Amino acid sequence: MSEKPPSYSGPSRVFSGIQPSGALHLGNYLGALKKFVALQEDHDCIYCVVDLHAITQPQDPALLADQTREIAAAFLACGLHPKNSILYAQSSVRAHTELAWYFNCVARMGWVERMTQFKDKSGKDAERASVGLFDYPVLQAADILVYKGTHVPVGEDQKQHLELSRDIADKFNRDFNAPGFFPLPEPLIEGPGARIMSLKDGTKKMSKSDPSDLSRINLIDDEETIHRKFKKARTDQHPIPVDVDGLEARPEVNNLVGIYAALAGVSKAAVLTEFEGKGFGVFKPALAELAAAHLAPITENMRRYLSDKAEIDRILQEGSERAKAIAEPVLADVRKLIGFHGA
Ligand code: AQP
Repeated sequence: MSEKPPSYSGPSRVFSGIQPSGALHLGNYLGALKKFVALQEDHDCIYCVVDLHAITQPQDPALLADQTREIAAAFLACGLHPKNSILYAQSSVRAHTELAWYFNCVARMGWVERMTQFKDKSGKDAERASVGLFDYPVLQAADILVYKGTHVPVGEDQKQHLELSRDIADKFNRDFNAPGFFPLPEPLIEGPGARIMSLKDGTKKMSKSDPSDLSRINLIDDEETIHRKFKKARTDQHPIPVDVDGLEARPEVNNLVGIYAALAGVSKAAVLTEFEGKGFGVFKPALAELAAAHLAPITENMRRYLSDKAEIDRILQEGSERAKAIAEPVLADVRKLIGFHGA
């Protein structure tokens, strides 16, 4: 029997990122941002605006830098402390792309071909999708591992990519006879906000790129828009069920109850106890009110941060320097392990 390789013994470190590919929505907030901010209280955290991932699909060069600032403003508005956590733009730290190339040579085609998100995002016309879109889970592995990230808070949709990161880390450690060099990063997915679905179709995730704005609540939607969108959200003619079993086979209702639970910080069962037997004429306005109360201070903070772009740029620059200081020594070790001349 082969001996189990020694496991990683370095410090624990949280890493995650968000793409500047459009307006952030409630799914990004509940599945990612809210968790990111909570984790900074007792962890070393590195958060990144992943602009290299955004360009896997066409982006307007005139807008990309501002979109990056907007995501940075959302991090800050949700309560990220740039003095403690590191916040920066991915493209400003070249180490990501260099390690991604090495990982391209470690990852196997079959592993990447299994990624269901590529199939979802490329749709029927996969032949015309960019190679970057296909390869982006490998870059994602590099994003995490260039800092030897051990924990990755993400929504449910990223679970498969995290498994790929673990496989790549494990194979690198074996291929280059470096047991425990890279950690096998753990996803942090739990919680009711892990998978927020479209308001128009409870089987599809809420997404920035859904052509229908009515399918999502954007972080910058005002109170009236939030009420209107929840009012138009798809449901059915039955009342709110008594228990969670009654949510099965009702994906849209399950989603709305899940959103309420995630916002209120309670279980779905507790939401059902409060609303059982009531119709959507009661539940939807209550949900809209809760969401609006939650998002209003974030929207206001975002506007405040965005009114001082120079300050956002300064925060991103400082974060970038701190990120480089962690990533460069890791890359220097990687180059030596691979055996490059002059490494
Ligand atoms: N619907 C969701 N529910 C819970 N979490 C979600 N996330 C995304 N959608 C949901 C989480 O948000 C983080 C940042 O995601 P991203 O910027 O990488 O974008 P994405 O995963 O590609 O999803 P988007 O925001 O909806 O964009 P598109 O339309 O491009 O797919 C991740 O942690 C993700 O899990």
